[in-house]
Amino acid sequence: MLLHDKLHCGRYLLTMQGDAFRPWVMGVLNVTPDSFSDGGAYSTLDLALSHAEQMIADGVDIIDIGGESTRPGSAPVSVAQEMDRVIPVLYALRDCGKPLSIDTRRPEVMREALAAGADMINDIEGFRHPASLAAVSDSEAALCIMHMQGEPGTMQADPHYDDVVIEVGDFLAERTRAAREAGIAAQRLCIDPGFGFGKTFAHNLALLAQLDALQRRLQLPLLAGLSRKTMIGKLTGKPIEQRMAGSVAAALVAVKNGARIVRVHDVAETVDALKVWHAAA
Ligand code: 9MG
Repeated sequence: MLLHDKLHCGRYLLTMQGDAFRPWVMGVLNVTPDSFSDGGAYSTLDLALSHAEQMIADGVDIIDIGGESTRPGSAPVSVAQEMDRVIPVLYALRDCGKPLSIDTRRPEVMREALAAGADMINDIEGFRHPASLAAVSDSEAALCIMHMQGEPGTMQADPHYDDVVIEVGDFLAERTRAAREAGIAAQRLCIDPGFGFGKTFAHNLALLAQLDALQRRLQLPLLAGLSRKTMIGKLTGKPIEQRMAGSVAAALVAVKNGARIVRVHDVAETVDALKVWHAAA
């Protein structure tokens, strides 16, 4: 089996072969106070758990739990705040039968998350923090190595590349090399161009069109996160709460162009679309 068709993900081995050939759907579980504003009837933990149950019923393959908003312009939260948000959710979901990913760039949170049962670490900084690879190297967890130019607070101010596909590929090659040198097996790695993270609309479109070039160069499973992003808003003219159809279409394009994992908010709709695509492709 080719390296980009499987991912060793903590307690799970995700494979994509023969009859099992279907891209993996990663569902977004944001545990930030603003992501569950219901007027206070339920706790953030209860709401996160019922959201996770719904995603499982809808056919999710990986649940990505995040306690820090990384939208353009967002302010960072403290390590303690981030842990208070995500660690209880990990403990509560650890036996849910699905791989649990933690979306964090803090080595301290990575370590606690692994102890709490995380199967994957999704780092929008591509494990550039000097302590992050050491935090995960002794585990069995998968690593999602994402590219970002700049910092969430300012990254959309003036992104610049001479050749975005080459430069994103160079970064991912360098970070996967660093992970391998830290003793992390290639079967634990996946890569992500980081749509919307320090990229203009034109950069995002070029990356989406040439995902297969990145995938061929790195020979690792490629994750694409386009769901509800500004690029979808720009293409459809729709506000964030009306971007579901555009996001599903973008997920299909990403898969057609080589993505093995799609990170989405609308799990049920994406799973259905991929079933149809798979039957007819
Ligand atoms: C946390 N997060 C938000 N967008 C993302 C994307 O496109 N990829 C990954 N890996 N994480 C993301």
